[in-house]
Amino acid sequence: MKFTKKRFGWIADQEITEYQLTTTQGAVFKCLNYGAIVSGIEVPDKNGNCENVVLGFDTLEEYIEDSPYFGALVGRVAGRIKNGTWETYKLTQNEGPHHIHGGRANFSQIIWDTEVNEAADFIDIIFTHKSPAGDNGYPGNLTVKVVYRWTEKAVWTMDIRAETDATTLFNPTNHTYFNLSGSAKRTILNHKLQIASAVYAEVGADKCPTGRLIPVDGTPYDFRNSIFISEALAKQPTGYDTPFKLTTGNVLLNEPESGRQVAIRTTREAVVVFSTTGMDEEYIVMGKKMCSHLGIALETQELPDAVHHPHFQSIVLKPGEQYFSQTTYHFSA
Ligand code: G6D
Repeated sequence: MKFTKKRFGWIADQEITEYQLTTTQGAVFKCLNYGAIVSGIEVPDKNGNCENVVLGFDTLEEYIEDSPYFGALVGRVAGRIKNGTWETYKLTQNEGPHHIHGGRANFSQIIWDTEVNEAADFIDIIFTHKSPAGDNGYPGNLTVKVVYRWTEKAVWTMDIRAETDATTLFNPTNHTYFNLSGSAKRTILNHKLQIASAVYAEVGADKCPTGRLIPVDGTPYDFRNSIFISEALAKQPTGYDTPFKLTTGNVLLNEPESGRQVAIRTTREAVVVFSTTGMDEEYIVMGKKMCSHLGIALETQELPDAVHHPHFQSIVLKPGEQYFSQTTYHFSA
């Protein structure tokens, strides 16, 4: 394994660093201390060509100005909290009346403290952050530790740990958008998706869960058998911005043309699938204007807006508890 780092930019007088972890076979994982952003994953296709399979920008300025959370660690709480309310707390309302992705200057927009741990067959980048009580309205001084491990076998493991000194909420995710074609040369329409999920959480027009968990059977939300995303979208033309409750924690994305796949395994309750349908933005990603279906975000987390739906898994974190979750992404061709 090889570890290098380079300056990616500055925020005031603080240097932003890009870490690059490379296996002996040449598979690369890149991340930034800004937002704990995964800025690149280069893995071989069936012919051995290593190319980038996640959406990202070339410059720090673009991540700061325009990013739809490309590769970022999102929190304290991913997804929407309706009306930004929890008990007596008022959380930042940053999407109309709702709270989304932890509010402003959330985990995806801060500079994390980082350490590197090198071993023979893996390298860890260890990110830590102390979020003060009152951050975006959340109570509790929260200490968060996120470890990205890249192994010789091209497995990215994300471990998240947290502790608080007062009862608070915690439901982070990583917001990487995958495109396995390599350098986003094709869209995700020819990718196949499989999700071990028998029910999805219905969302309203405001994208907040209604509380109804609906069986996927006979609906466009049935990904229990691997299906082409184009086929799924033919039944669901408005796309997916959908929480799926997981049965076994397994999600599989593959692109037959390149032969690449990513097998995701998580301890989390759910995955939110965001298909980027209709995204038509001015910004340039890997040399292309951001367009519909250029990537797919697979956000492992607990079901969103759990604070308003007691039958969803609780995201309350109490003093004395040690939060731990793990998601692994295994790349192969
Ligand atoms: C999340 O669910 C949300 C989307 O609605 C949002 O637009 C995106 O992040 C940027 O996945």
